[in-house]
Amino acid sequence: MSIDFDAVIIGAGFGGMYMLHRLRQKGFTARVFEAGKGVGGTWYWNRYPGARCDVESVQYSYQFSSELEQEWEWSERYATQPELLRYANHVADRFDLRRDMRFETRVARATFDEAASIWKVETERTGASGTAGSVTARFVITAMGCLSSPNTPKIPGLEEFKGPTYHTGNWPHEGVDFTGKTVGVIGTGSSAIQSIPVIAEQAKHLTVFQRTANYTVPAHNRPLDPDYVRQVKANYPEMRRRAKTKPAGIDFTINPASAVETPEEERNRQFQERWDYGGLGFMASFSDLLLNDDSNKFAADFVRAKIGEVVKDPETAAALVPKNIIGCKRLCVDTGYWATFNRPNVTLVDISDEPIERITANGLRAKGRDYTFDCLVLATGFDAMTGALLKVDFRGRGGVSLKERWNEGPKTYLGLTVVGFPNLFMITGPGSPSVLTNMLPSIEQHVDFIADCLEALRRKGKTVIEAEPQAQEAWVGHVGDVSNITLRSTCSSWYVGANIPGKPRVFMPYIGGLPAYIQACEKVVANGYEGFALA
Ligand code: NA7
Repeated sequence: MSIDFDAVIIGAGFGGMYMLHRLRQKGFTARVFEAGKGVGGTWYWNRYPGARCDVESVQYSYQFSSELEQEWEWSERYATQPELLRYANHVADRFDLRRDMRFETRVARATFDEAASIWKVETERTGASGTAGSVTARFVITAMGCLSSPNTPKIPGLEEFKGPTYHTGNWPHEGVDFTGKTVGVIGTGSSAIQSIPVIAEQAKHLTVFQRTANYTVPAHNRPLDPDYVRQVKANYPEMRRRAKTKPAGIDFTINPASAVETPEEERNRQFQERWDYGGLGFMASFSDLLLNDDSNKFAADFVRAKIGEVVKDPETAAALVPKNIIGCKRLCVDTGYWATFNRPNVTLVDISDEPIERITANGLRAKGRDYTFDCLVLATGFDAMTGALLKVDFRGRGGVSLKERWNEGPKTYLGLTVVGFPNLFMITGPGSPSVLTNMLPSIEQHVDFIADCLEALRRKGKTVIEAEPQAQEAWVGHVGDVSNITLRSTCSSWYVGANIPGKPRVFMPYIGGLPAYIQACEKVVANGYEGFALA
């Protein structure tokens, strides 16, 4: 069988774009298939009102090219989705990436031919410019994102709703004007918390259906000060280096103190300081917020108390108070979320004790009451980490499907490879730190690992690489062990697949932090790709 490309890359988001660039730099041929019409991945699909990144823009950006770092101008502390999409397009143009990309083309199946050690990749069209067909490649690299397979819950009657239904993770590209409309939003996760304040400003009336109240901290977003940007640009390498020493790959200061061991006044001062600064750094107020129940409760109570200071109606304020531990679900970062519930055109419906009965032609029925609205917004999240991967029918050795292999939850070696699936790499797969970190440095680290690996194989005259079963088992064991150290694994969230009925409950990302993970990968390479069989 002839080989069309050294590698097929699935997805043209930040992972796929950099992977292509890196492979080209090393003299490999590659083809990227992308289901959308353009580059950008997450930032291509998630066009809901108010969508923006919760990591600061100067950090949520590529670092592989200092020219790119210097020339690109971020306008706000937290970049909006349109700005991030402009950035993705700029990168695609600047590095001439599009000529090796095929858009509106979804990879449906990828089959490993054991005799030839080649992947056969079959595609289908998602739009007019797409290609249905098949190509062959030595390697397949998935860059499909961790939060990219939208979850539409099976609420009875969903298809009966007469008005338009929108999912935040697959928003119409022409935008939606809610002016004069009544709107129902299901969900109060990050996407809802970002979009609700913006939808409320447009809509005639907005009803929010909340199953689980969520923790959120203020973004304190603002235009970036040119002096600050100059300073960042002058010191970019140092900032990037510091970020890689932090568990989340974000350059913020972690207070090494314990919350329980800190006197009340000082403790609250620390929380308030972080609160006033805004953003995810709140969870770094103390080093033990996710390790110690009492410490966690101090942080949770601090945030809970803020709700009553903002929300005027006591019943609504009480309903908005989260009950679970803080940081169990990813902390949300908002602009004016709680204050939105003071608006006369916004109603909160607490459905924590009873699921929505059904969607009706004109709205929905919950707790024995009918609610009517013109438009329905599903801010109901994603089948995280494995959803997009398992939509592709991957067939490894012996025709075994990845879906079957992961029947009881995903198992990987380093979050990068799977036993029985030679020459298949995953960028930010389950078992890697990915979703617990700043995605950009995590993506770049994975891409560099994969590109270096392909180069090493070429140098050694090898064509096949596959994880060894005992190495995978050891990694899976390690991922499980470290997850048990933190409080995060104790509660329901998409990290453990709890938001998808029937999904095996496994803590999917590696919680040991980016520095430990980088070290583990470096050790594997230093020991001649330890844990892998090369042929
Ligand atoms: P999330 O965080 O998974 O939020 C989804 C929300 O939808 C959450 O409030 C869910 O309640 C709710 N939901 C899901 N299914 C239902 C049903 N059937 N009935 C009522 N409510 C439901 O997704 P997001 O898109 O907001 O954010 C995902 C990540 O993107 C985020 O963590 C950031 O990292 C960026 P639940 O909490 O499950 O009770």
